[in-house]
Amino acid sequence: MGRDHRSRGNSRIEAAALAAFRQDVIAGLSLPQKALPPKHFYDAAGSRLFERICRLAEYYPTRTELAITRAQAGAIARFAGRGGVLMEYGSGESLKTRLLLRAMQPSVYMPVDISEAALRLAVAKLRRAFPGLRIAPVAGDFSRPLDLPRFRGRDRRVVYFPGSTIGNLTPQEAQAFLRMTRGQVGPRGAMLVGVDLKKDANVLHAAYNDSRGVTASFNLNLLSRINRELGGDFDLRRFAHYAFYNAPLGRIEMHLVSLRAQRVNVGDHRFAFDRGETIHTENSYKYSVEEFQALAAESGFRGEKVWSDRRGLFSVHGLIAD
Ligand code: AVJ
Repeated sequence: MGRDHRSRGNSRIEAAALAAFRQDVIAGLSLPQKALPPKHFYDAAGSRLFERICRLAEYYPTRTELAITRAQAGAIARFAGRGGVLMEYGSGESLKTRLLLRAMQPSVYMPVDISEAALRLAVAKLRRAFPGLRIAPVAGDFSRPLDLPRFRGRDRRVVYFPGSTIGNLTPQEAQAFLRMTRGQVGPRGAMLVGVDLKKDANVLHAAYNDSRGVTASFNLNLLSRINRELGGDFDLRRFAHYAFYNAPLGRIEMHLVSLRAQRVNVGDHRFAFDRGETIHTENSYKYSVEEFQALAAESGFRGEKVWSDRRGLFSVHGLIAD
C-alpha cells in the first residue's frame, strides 16, 4: 500500500469527521440547554491533556483500572478464553491492553477507533511489542453499528471496552450500546467493560476539579478546537470549567459557563449566551456493581464476573452473551 493511497483515504475520512464535528457543534449550540458530545474532546491537544489527567493524583480511575488488570490478568484471560478474537473499542495504546494481550493471546486483535492517526500509532507500537500477533485495525465509530471484518469467524469474539468510557452514555444509551455489542459478539461472545463505581462525592469532585487545572484546560480545549477547525471566535477567558456530582442522576456533569452575556460566531452561525448559561460538555455516570449488572442483564448479557480494587473505586465486568 503506497503513501498516496493512504493519504487519500485519510483525507476523505478526515473531511467526513470534520463535517460531523461541525454538524454536532451547530446542533448542540442550538439546543435550549447547549450541549456538545464529549467524543470531540479528543483532538491531538485534547488527547494530550487527557493523558495528563490520567496521571493526576486526584484522577483515580486510570491507575486503579490498571492495577486491577495487572492483579487479575490471569483470571480475566481465563474468563475471556485464550485464542479468541479480541476487539477493543478504542485505539489500544494503553498499558492495560498489553497486559490483556499477553495474558489472553488472542488469534486476532481488532482495535476500533474513530481517529485513524491514533489507531496507526497504537498499531505500530503493538506490532513491535507483539511481533507474532495478527492485528486488524478498524477505523470507525464504535457507537454505531460497524461492519467488521470476519476474521477467524468461528473463534469466540470478546469486546474489550476499558476506561469507563461507557460512563459517557446515559443508562438508556448504555443499554442500547450493550445490546448492539451483544449483536456484534454473537451467541458465544463476551465483553470486558471498565466501569467507574459510585463513591464519596468529594472523591468524585476532586477527580474532575484537579488542583492543577488540567481538567479545566481539557474542557476549554473543546472551544479552542471549534475555533481552530470550524472558524469559531470563542474567547476562552469568557468561559470557565464547571464540574459537579449530580447525585440523584449518579453522574459527574462537566459544563463550560459563560462568564458574561455574549455572542459567539461559528462559521456563519451565531450563538447568544446569557451570563451564567452553560454548555453541557460531558456526563460521566457512576454505577454500583449491582446497577451495572442489572443494566447488562437488560441488554442480553449476564454479569458473570466482576473484578475490583480493595477500596471499591473501580470495577472491571466480565459479561457473557445470554
Ligand atoms: C474517558 C470518559 C472515562 O469520564 O472520567 C476525565 C473523561 N473527563 N476527566 C471520565 C474525563 C474529565 C473520562 N472518560
